[in-house]
Amino acid sequence: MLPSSAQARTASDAMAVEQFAADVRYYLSQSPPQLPSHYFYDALGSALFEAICHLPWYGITRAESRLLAAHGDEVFRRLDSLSTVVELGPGSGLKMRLLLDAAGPKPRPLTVHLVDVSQSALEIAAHTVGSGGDVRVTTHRATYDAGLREAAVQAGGRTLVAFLGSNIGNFDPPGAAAFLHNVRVALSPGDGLLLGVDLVKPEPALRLAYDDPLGVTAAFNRNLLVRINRELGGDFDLDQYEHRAVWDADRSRVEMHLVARSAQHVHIPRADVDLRLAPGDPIWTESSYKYRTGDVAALLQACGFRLSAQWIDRQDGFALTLAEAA
Ligand code: AVI
Repeated sequence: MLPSSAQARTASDAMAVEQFAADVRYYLSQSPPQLPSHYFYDALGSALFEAICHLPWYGITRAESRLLAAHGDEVFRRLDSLSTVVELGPGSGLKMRLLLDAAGPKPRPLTVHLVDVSQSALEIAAHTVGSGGDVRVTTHRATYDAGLREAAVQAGGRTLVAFLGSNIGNFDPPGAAAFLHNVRVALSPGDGLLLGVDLVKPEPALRLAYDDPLGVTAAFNRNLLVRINRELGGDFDLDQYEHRAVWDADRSRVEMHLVARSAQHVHIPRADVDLRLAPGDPIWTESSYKYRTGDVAALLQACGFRLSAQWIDRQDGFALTLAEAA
């Protein structure tokens, strides 16, 4: 018999596949058909995203790392008596480690809570964040909202929530506001929010960032079909989908699509999907919203935060904003 922790993991894996199937069924039935971008991040998708972060055309990670290294000490100075940090979607954990290193010696014990739906991502991030030996690390395998609630219950004293990497850009505007509002509800007045946001920049730079000449972003996009084939028994013919990235200036977002090169008839038995696509029909897989600095401030204020500081990386057009729960 499996030990109870392994049984719990198997049960939660089964629930995750059921949710995946339900989402695939629902979103592919929309017009145009869609797939939620958070399903990009299986083990291969996470590795491809890590590779994207190293691409010369994708500046988000480098810009944010520069800002964290340069201003991390000020983040901690502005939030004196900080005892808890919660990072939502920590990725490899390297950025949190950078922030903690920039902060220098900690005057009081600090617990870092890492929240992610992926167990493998959490294990890697926990190892990286804990490697400095200066913090206690706790992990929560959960959605952002559920993980934040869990962490907030366990938190003692002043708390900082970090939401980095422009992950906020993958929410549509009402979703971003609802998300930040939920973060605010989980916090007490005086707690902090550190938000990394990619800024609007010239279209050629945006196009290269989301359609790179090495084809890594195309592989990242198509891997979603690989995942559906593997986990849900789908029969997507990968060669028949072209990666496309377009900048919609009016909506201030880069959209990624997978466009059928020829007529396609797709079956996904575990999601009960029977999908027909004509040549040129897109499946919309991601929106990545880009902000102006003033939009970030206005959004935070509308969600119950007071702006504390904002640092801009001009080289790659990125903003790191520290706000305080009002
Ligand atoms: C994770 N997220 C902020 C990335 C973005 O830029 O929207 C995901 C990504 N999509 C294509 N490249 C990177």
